[in-house]
Amino acid sequence: MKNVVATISVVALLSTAAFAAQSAGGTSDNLEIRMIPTSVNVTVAQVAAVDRKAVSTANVSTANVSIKGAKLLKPAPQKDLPVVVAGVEIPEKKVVKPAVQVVDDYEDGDFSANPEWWKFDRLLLSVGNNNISEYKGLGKKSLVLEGSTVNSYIGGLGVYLGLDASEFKGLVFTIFGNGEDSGTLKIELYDDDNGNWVVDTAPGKGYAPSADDLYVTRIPVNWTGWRVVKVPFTEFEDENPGVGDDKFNPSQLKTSGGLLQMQIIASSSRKAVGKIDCRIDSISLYRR
Ligand SMILES: [Ca+2]
Ligand SMILES: [Ca+2]
Ligand SMILES: [Ca+2]
Ligand SMILES: [Ca+2]
Repeated sequence: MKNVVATISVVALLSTAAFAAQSAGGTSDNLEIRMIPTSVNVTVAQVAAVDRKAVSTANVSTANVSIKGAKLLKPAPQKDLPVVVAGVEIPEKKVVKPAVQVVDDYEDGDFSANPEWWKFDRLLLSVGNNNISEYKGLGKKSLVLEGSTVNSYIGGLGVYLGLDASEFKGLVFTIFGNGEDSGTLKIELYDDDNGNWVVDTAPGKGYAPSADDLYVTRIPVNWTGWRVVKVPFTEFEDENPGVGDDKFNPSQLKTSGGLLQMQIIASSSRKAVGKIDCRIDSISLYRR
């Protein structure tokens, strides 16, 4: 705001000076501008740009104007103009899409929003702080999975996706294991074969889909520390032959919702009595 005020006062001074110079019939070659506040950095080019008319009326060449702190602005470097040949189509600029699309990285410290994960049965979830020195590129937070069982099954979590996954090759997770028996994660993917954007279920048949495919794969977490786990869609198998079209086709062709949802089911590793004890971070879909 100071600059604007100062510029206006400079222009006013110039105009007044020009008028005075003209009225007096003298030349304006020796025109000087004084009383410019020293704290304001006004450039000659700015003055000239704001009111070229005032400057030209006064016939002042910018080189003769003395303003404390003034700098001449360098002209912008000239770029070569693109050459267009008539009749030749200009190729469209290729948009390179990022290699991954993040589903959740838990950096907001909340698994129940953005996106909202639902949780069921005896799986305990929380968002914990990462030790960022453990893995290069690790964010500050991740999802902590805990829980114990006497019959292998513990519980699960799920997220609604509703996206066209046809341009992706699979899923990638960053998983922290706490040794050999950290538990097993079953990854479930639901597509939308009857094109209604809903995972249909039949009455009395629990949560099993009745019109759409359920594709699954398993990740046994049997290591210590962080691992990046890439799971191509080709590793998933249809868990409900005869329901849906038995093809993993998560595209939003016609009215299909594409890849509708993902669930992660936690169970103990090898024995019925066991636990889930791991962390998940950076759940993403990958393109390449
Ligand atoms: Ca994270
Ligand atoms: Ca459906
Ligand atoms: Ca099926
Ligand atoms: Ca299908």
